[in-house]
Formats: sequence, structure tokens, C-alpha cells
Amino acid sequence: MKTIKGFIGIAISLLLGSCAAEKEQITPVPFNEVTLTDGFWKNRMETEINVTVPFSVEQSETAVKRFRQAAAYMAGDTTQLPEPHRFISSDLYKVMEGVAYSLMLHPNDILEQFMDSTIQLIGAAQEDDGYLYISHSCGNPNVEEMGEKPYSYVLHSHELYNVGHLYEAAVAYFQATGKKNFLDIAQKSARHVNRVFFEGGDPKYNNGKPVMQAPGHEEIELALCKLYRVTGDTLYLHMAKRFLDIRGVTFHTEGEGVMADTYAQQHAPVKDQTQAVGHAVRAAYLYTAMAQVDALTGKNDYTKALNSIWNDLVTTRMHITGGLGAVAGMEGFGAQYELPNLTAYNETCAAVGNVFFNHSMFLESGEGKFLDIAELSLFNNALAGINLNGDRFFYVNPLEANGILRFNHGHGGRSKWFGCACCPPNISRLILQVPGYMYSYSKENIYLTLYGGSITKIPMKGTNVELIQESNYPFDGNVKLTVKPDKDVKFGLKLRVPTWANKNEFAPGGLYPYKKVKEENIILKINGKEQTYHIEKGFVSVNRTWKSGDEVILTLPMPVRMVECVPQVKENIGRTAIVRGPLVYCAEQIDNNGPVQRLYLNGSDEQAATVHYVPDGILKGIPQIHLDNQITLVPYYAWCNRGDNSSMLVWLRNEKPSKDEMAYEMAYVQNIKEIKVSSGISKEHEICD
Ligand code: FUB
Ligand code: ZN
Repeated sequence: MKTIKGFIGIAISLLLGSCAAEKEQITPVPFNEVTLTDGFWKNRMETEINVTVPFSVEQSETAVKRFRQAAAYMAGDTTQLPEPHRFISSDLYKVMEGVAYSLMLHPNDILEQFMDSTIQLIGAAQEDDGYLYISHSCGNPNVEEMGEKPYSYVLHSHELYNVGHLYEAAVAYFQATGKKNFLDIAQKSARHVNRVFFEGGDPKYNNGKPVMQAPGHEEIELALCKLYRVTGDTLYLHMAKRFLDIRGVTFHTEGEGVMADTYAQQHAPVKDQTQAVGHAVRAAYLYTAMAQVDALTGKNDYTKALNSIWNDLVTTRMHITGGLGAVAGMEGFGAQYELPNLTAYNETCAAVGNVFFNHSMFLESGEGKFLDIAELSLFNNALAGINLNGDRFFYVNPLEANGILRFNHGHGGRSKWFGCACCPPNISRLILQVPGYMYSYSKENIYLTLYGGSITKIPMKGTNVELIQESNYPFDGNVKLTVKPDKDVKFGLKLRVPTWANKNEFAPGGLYPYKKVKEENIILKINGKEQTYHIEKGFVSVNRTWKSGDEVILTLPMPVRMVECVPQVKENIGRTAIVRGPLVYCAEQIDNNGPVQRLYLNGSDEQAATVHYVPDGILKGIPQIHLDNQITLVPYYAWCNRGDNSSMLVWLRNEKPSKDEMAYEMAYVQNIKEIKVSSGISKEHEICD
């Protein structure tokens, strides 16, 4: 296992000198330095490595073939031109990124050969000056979607989106193997992009003038941050910042839908933006990059904008599952409080982006509330995007299904893959990185950010601190930590206390309050003795000199809780969601003897509930909730694992519906069936399943 350790801190101080000193620099422990020992994530990781990663490689053959054809074309064989597609290459790059992570955890010669041979094809398809985009290089672009020439339609061509994903994959492969083959291609591309976008001079591109336009689909910005971290070359960080700073400044568009300025978050300079607008995946990647650039530069250039956007998201535009982008058609944000259940879009990629964004916000600020949202999105919307067997996927993640509806990305059942397959490799690469979300550290503190059975070693004040964590989180809230420094050392141990455990609401932001005031106490014990504690920025902090063998026990009570929604969200009036810990639950037809839309609760703020761990079958080991009125619930992430076309519901009726209400509901469902996803979305999207 080869990793580049410590380069982040060094590179940051070299680049920025003293201006970074004021902020607490929080460094995540890389995922391959955290060993999963038991429980939830260990199981998921095994499925990833044994099933999802090899399966995704198989599914990528069409994308690899295009590179094979492009490489042949570049070598003079023009007999078979690769079919134009704006971003299928990016799906392959994400698959490759996932393969790289899996290689770090589990070496595999066949997968490494796949990587090397594909990298060779990619290199052969790259032009000598670094340009990399098959359709233009092979001279058969779909002009309407890609423009006539390279970078002539940056708004929708996805040229920079593709290479952004390439940079991420290349960084991962370098970290996994130490090989530079992919990283060289990435750097050649990045230097080319810098010349063409910010320097000019080559008449082949934009008549020699710098393009100076931010890409319509963000991604390259956050990827450049990664390239900077791994190489230490400040050019890439400067490029990331420049792309952020020209967005909404040098280029505007007029129109509606995918042609609206807001669609690609270019309606205003990013530092002045205040609300989450437009296409949700684009937005999430943009906000991630803004947080990362601020963290890397030690500045607060985007802090005001990010805090405002984050508040707008969590108070008005996020589903209880952590889903972003409620509106189908434009795959994005609707009006404030527009959070439908049956027609919610909530693309898997947007939830993945929400995790990236909020984890980056935590690293930038040290505030636990961001991890609460990252966790919510991870355990609910993001994980629902992949089945428990690891080989079937959801593109959209509504909070209700009636077994009939089928939008263009389908929620009548899970799909094997998609014509536009952005989501499967996105959730796959996220799961592979989850151990990297568990621990972080700064000069004075060690942070436990996501709980789960694991072991790691963290450098602290000239010694190493081994941490052994035992926990069945998120299925129960007991965390036992054994601290083993090589020698006694004083530092602050910060244990995250999520909003769901500490406040009277399920998630920060006020959208989702508990129906009943929380009574259970959080307990902290050190070496068997109960401690008084206070919670600051979402963490319990224990400052002491730690000795080898010290034991910390944190208990986060996990009763079944009932959640309501603010009345501005019309769809949820008179309805309740059931949660336990960070998990949102749903009713599925298979457990409830028929369509779940007919179910209702007992009308009060309390309802007796029992929790049973499923003894066998695909849900084995997962806690199911049984309500006293014969309703059975499973975690939302685990729905649609026992056959397709089942009905499902998160927000249950509080009371028995009247005949009129039922009739209204049926009419509503009939109407919705007629909804077609609006045009303005490209062909690649229409063939999605
Ligand atoms: O445009 C590339 C990807 O396809 C987007 O991120 C997804 O929303 C899907 O539209
Ligand atoms: Zn997607």
C-alpha cells in the first residue's frame, strides 16, 4: 500500500505561509489508513470490492471501446468512428477511480491490468497538446450538444467535466500504485486547459484568445484541488480558484431550462450567491470546490456565500433523506419548500455531491452540523442508490413509489446500468471512500466524525495514537473507543454528537422537528467513570493526557422517533416520518400486505414501536421497526431489495384518510402518470434506462 502522507500540510504551508495559520487545519485520515473491523461498513465494502467494482468494469465496455476506436483513429485508422457522447468517458473515469480505491484495499492483478491497458488507450486518444475529448478529436461531434470546435460550447459540451473526473481517477490510481501513467495524462490535460482558458496563444482554440469561461457542468474545480494536493503544484489550485472566480462574471446565457443562467449557477459571481439553484449535481460539486479552495488557501473568500447557500438548503430545499434536486426535468432545485415525495428526483449523484460538500464544509470549519448533513445524505439518499447485492441501481430517489410510475430514470425498479451512467460509479466510489470520513485530526485535536468498527493510527504531537473503535453504528448508538498512544500525550478527543441525538430535530435546519421533546440522555464514560461534558460545535471534547489503554464509551440513545415537517411543505401536512438514529425508515408493500398508501398512524405524537433485527434473507441483520398498529418499516436505503414495482412510502398519514382524501390521492397519482420529463434534456439522458 503506497500513500502520499503529509503532503497536504506541507504543500499548504509552502503555498500560503502565515495566512493559513489562523484557521485550524483539519486533515482527514485517508480511507486506506483506516481498517474496517466489523459492522455496517465492512459488509458494504466487501460487496463493493467483490461485486460492484468488477461489475462496473464489465459495464464500461462501451466507454472503453470508444477509446479503442479513438486511439485507432489517432493512429490513422479512420474506418470506425466512435459514436458521439458527451460524457460517457466520465462514467468510465469514475469506474476507474473506484477500481483504484479497491486496489488500495485489495490488490488485484486483473483489475490493475484493466487500468493500465485502459490508461494506455486514453493516452493514445489524447492529442499532443493535451486536449482530450473523443468526439472533437475524431471529427464527428454532435454539434448541437458539443459545438463545432473544441471549447466552442463550454456551456454544455462537458469537455471539462470529463477531464475533471479523469483527474480524480488519476490521483486515486497514483495513490494506489505509485504509477504515474494516469497522472501524467491528467497533468498534460490540466496544463493544456490552463493555457487555453487562461493564457491563449494557440489559434486552434478560440482563435488564440483565452476562453475565460467557466464550464457549464462543474467538476474540474474540485478535481484540480485533488491534483494540487497530490502533486503540490500550485498551478492547479490557482486554476481551481480562477474557474470559481470567473463563474457568473465572464459569461452569461439567456433562456430557460438548461439554458437558464441559474441552471449552471452562473447567475452571479459565486462569492455573491445566496441560494441553492439550478442543476443539483452541478451545484453540489461547485459548493464542494468552493469549500475546498477556501480550506486550501486558508482564506474565507466563499464562506459567506457557502453559509448562506447551506442555510437555504437545509431550511428549505433538502428532503429528509438528504436528497437534493427535488425537481425532475431540470434535475435540480425547485422553489423553496418544493419537496414532493412521489415525483422527487433526488438524483443519486446529487446525494453523493451533498456528502462531498458537507464533508468539505466540516474540514473547512470544524463544525459538526455539516457532518450531520453528510451522514444523513450518505445513510439515506446515497445508499438507496445501490442495492444490497451491489449490482443494481437507482438514478432517482423519490420518497414514495406506487409501483406504477416510471419516470425517465425509473423508479418502478432498480436498473442494471444506465445509458447515462453517472450514478452507479458515483455511489460506488463514495462507499469505497467512506473509511476516509471516519477520523480527522489537527495540531491539537483528534476528531471522530463517523462512527463504525475500525482501527486507525493518527500522528499527534510527535507520537502516534492508535484508535480501536467498536460500534454497530448506525444500527445502535454505542461507541467504544480504546486509545493507545505510543507514549502519553495530551490532546483533545472530539466525539461527534449528531443533531439527531442531541437536539429536538432530526437534522439541522428546522425543517424536520421531532414530534415529541427528546428525553434520553447522551452518556460519556472514561475508564468506566461517567463524565460531565458540554457539546461545542457538535462535538463532545475530552482534553486530557491520554495513556495507552484508556477507554472511552459514548452512548447515543436510538429510540424510534417520529418526525414532522414544517407546514410550508404541503405534501407532508398531516404526515409523519419514522426515524431511528440517522436512518430514515419507510413502509414497503412487501411487509404490509398491500399498497402502503392506505396505511395510517394512530393520530398521536407517540406510537409504540419495537425493533427487530431481520433474521435471514437479503435484509439479514438490518433493524426493522414494527409499529403497534401492524405497520412494518425498513430503512429507506434498503428498500426495493426484494423485488421490483413495490409501493413505498416515507411520510405516513397521521390519521385514517377520508374517502375524499383517498379519491384525491388516486386522482393525483393518475395525473402524475401523465407527466413527461420536459424536453431540453439531451439524448444521452433520454436513453437512461
Ligand atoms: O451531465 C452529466 C450528468 O448526467 C449529471 O451530473 C447528471 O445529473 C446527469 O444529468
Ligand atoms: Zn447521476
